[in-house]
Amino acid sequence: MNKEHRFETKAIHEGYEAKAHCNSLASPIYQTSTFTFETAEAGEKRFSGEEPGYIYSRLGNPTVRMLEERIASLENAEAGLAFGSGMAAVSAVLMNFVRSGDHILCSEGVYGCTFGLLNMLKDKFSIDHDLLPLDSKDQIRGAIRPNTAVIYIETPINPTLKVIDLEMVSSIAKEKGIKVVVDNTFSTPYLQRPLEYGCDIVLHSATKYIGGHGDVIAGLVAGDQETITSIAKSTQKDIGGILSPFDAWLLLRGLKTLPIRMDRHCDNARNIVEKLNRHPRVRNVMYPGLKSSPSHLITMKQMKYPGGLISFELEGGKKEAQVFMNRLKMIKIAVSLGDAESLIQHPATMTHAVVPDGERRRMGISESLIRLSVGLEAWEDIWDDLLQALES
Ligand code: LCS
Repeated sequence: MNKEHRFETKAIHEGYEAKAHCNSLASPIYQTSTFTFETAEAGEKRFSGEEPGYIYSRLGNPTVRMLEERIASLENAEAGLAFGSGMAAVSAVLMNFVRSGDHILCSEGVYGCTFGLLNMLKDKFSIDHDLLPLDSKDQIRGAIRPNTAVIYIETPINPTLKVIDLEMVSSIAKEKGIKVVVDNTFSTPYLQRPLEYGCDIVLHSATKYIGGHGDVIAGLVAGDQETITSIAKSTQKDIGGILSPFDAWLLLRGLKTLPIRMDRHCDNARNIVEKLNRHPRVRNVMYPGLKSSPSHLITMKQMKYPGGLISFELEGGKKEAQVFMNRLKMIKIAVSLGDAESLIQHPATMTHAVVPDGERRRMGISESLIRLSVGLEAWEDIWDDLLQALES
C-alpha cells in the first residue's frame, strides 16, 4: 500500500493485500480461535517471539490485524488495536496508563459509561479524577497535580457537542509529561485526527460511524507503537476485551464508505440545524458548526466538518421531550449514533442516566435536552418528521 495515498483510498485498501489471500477482492474472515504449529519447537518459538506468526485469536488474528492496520493509517498513527466494544477500548487504554494513586483530568462531559468507569477506578483502585471544561490554559495548568497521569478528552463531547482545543491541551500536557487520550467517536478520523495535534492516543467506539450500519459493537485504538504494544500485551491480552474476526470484517467494510457517509451525515445535519434553529419551539440548539456556538472557532480549526449530531432543547422538561419523541414516525428512538437511520435519544434518562443529577447539570445535560444522530435519509424527510412532531 502506498502510504502517500489519500484518506478515501486508504479507507478502502489499507491493511489488505489481495495477493496474499488467493486474490480474493473482499478480505477473508479468519474465523478461528487458534492457529496450529508445525512442531512443538515452532510453537515454543512463536511464544518466545523468536518466530513471528499467529498463536491464538485473543493475541492476534489476521482479519482483525487488517482492521488495526487500516485504523492506524487513517489516524496517521504507527499502530492500531481492535476491541470488543468502545468501553473495552476506553478501559484498556486508561488502565494501561494509570496505577493506584494516580489522577486523571477529564473533559467535563463524557459518555455515561466512561463516567461510570472513572468512578469505579476511583472507588476500587484509588485513581482520582477531576472533570473540567478544559477551555483555558490557566485552568488546565491549575488542575494538573503531581500525580496526574492522563488527560482524557471527548471532543465533540457526548451529548452537548462542546469542542475542546486539542492543540492547546496537548501542548500543556507535553510540558508536564502527561499523556493525552482522545475519544474521537463523534468525529471519526475523516473529520478530525487528534494525533496531528500532538495528542498521544486516539480511541473510538467503532460501533458508531466507523461501523455505520448499526450491526456491530466494537472499539478501536491508535497511537505510537510502544504504547500499542504495551496495551496489546497487558490490558488487552490479560483482560481480554478483543474483537471477533467477523466483527472486524464488518468494520473493514464500513470503513470503505466512511468518507462518503460522513459527507452526507454532515450535509444533512447542516440543513436540519438551520431549520431547527429557526423553529419557535426549539431553543438552545447545540451544534459546533453554528457561528453562534462557543465551539465554532476551534471546530473550524481542528475538524473538517462539524459532524452529524445535533442536540437541542424544547420548551418544557422531560415530559415535553418524551411527547415530542413519541410523535416521530420515521426517526427511531434509540441510543447509539452514526447509523444510516436517524436516531433520537433523551440523554438525561438514557445514555447519561447513570450520571448523578448535579454532575449531569454541570455537564450541560438538562431534562429537556434531546440528541439527534442525523442519518443518511433525504434530509427533507428527516426535517418533515421533526416538523410534524414539533407542530402536532
Ligand atoms: N465513547 C463514546 C463517545 C460513546 O458515545 C460511547 C457509546 C462509547 C465510548 C462506548 O462505546 P461502546 O462500548 O458502546 O461501543 N455511546 C453511546 C451512545 O451515545 N449511545 O449509545 C451508546
